[in-house]
Amino acid sequence: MKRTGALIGLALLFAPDAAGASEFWVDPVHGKPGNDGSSSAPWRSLQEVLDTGLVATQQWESYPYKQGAKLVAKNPGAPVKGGDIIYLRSGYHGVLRVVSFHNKQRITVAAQEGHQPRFERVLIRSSSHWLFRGLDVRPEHAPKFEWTALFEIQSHGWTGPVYDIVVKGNRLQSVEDSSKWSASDWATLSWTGINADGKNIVVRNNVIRNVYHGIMVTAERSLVDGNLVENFAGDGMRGLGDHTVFQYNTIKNCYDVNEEHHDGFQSFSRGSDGVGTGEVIGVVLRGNTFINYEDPEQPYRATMQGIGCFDGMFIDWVVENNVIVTDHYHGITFNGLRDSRIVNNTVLDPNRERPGPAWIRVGRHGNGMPSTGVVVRNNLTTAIAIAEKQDVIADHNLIIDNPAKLFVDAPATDLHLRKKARAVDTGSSDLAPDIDHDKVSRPWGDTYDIGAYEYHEGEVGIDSLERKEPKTRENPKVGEDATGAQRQQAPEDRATNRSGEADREERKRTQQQADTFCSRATTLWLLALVAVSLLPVVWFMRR
Ligand SMILES: [Ca+2]
Ligand SMILES: [Ca+2]
Ligand SMILES: [Ca+2]
Repeated sequence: MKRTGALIGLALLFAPDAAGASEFWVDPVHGKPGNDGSSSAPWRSLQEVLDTGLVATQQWESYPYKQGAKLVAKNPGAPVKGGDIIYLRSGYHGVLRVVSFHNKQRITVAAQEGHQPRFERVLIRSSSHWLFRGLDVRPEHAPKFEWTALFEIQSHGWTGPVYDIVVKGNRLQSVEDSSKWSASDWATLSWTGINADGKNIVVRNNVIRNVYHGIMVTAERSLVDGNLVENFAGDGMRGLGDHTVFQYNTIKNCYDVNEEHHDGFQSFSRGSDGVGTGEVIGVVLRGNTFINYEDPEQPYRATMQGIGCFDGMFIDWVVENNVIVTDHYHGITFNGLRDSRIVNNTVLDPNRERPGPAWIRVGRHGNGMPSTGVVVRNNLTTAIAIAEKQDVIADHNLIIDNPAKLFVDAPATDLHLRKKARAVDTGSSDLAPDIDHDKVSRPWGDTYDIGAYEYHEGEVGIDSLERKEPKTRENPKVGEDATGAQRQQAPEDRATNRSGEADREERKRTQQQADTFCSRATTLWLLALVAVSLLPVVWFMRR
């Protein structure tokens, strides 16, 4: 078996890349503009590569962009094309502006293994099919522009929409260390981490520190997953676009330096008559962690609203498995909520002082419209406040009296349930999520628990994690949905799913791919045999 593996490995060395993708390198220290972009002759600057026509891509046929416009070739025949990867090496890359580059397939811009390419800030405007990975974005003391983010993903009235962008595993910080910052430093030097507009945007596993707002999302049908926002003076996340999923993010340590209402997550509708006159539809908040502060002695410690949604209407929302520890009244508050559920969340006020206790509240819209079709269930919370005369079902919720009896280590914000806690096996199965905050299968034991964590004994196999993890797509095709959640499928996707025709086509394609792979594998195998038989000759010649 070992030998077979070695042979296949060898064969792959000789095999041309099936997709025809190429690799290029940018090195701000040793690179030169006239080079060919190879590893040994890298380019100097990614911005120069873009600005001097070295990327074969597409742009709109005319400007200003109009809906229905066609994409036409831009820089045809240039060395970098859709599907390629550009590796960045350590050094200062300055400001990156990617404007009007609609790639036929995704182009990846990634830190070379072991390298830390540093940028002052990044703007992706009116472009599509890009992935950015491993960038270290840190302006330090560069002048800040009002409302400008470290990583800006932007549609534009003239150049058109932005879509299909992946921002993954980057490190975004206003400064590396904010511990010496005064209140005025916080107010003037902190940038917003990510500002994402457009559609099908994936923001995943980024570390965002020492910022004003963390992740601002007006993007639709997008995914914000597994990010860390640590040390912020505004809101941790904002979600104003429809059908976007915010899941498994950690938002912690809020600073109070101005009149801002601090929220772990905030949303509000925007209509023709301003804030609160529209709708925000189909947002999912799942498995996120919001922690007001870790250190009670933290300077400028804010009191943070957990999930603050005050100006609806909010329609078709799912809020489940979130953990919120906050010294404020508003643990989870919705004013103007329709056809939605708030299920299996844990909301804790870390102290018994005002403001607080932190509650789950469903109230009327500011215009008096009641919330309707809402279920508030299986929540473990320091308080619950459902306004009267609304169509809200609230059951199987448990008020936290003594955190020490319920949680493993409440002062350290470990809110896993203790073995005999009252919340264990007292939840309802109805509308309960089938995984918990740790992505572990529910139920465990007799039935579903109350709160974000399902009590279980022993280690939980990775199997259950993989099987149960909600589907998300990092690489949605145009017209598809980055969120992957079924309830959020676009109408055209639903139509396709209903037809067995599409399924048959898919199976046929898979079979064809398998066949191609097999015939390719045979070719590779023969190549490998030839290569191996030549090895002694090559070895002999080199001696
Ligand atoms: Ca706010
Ligand atoms: Ca309190
Ligand atoms: Ca249970």
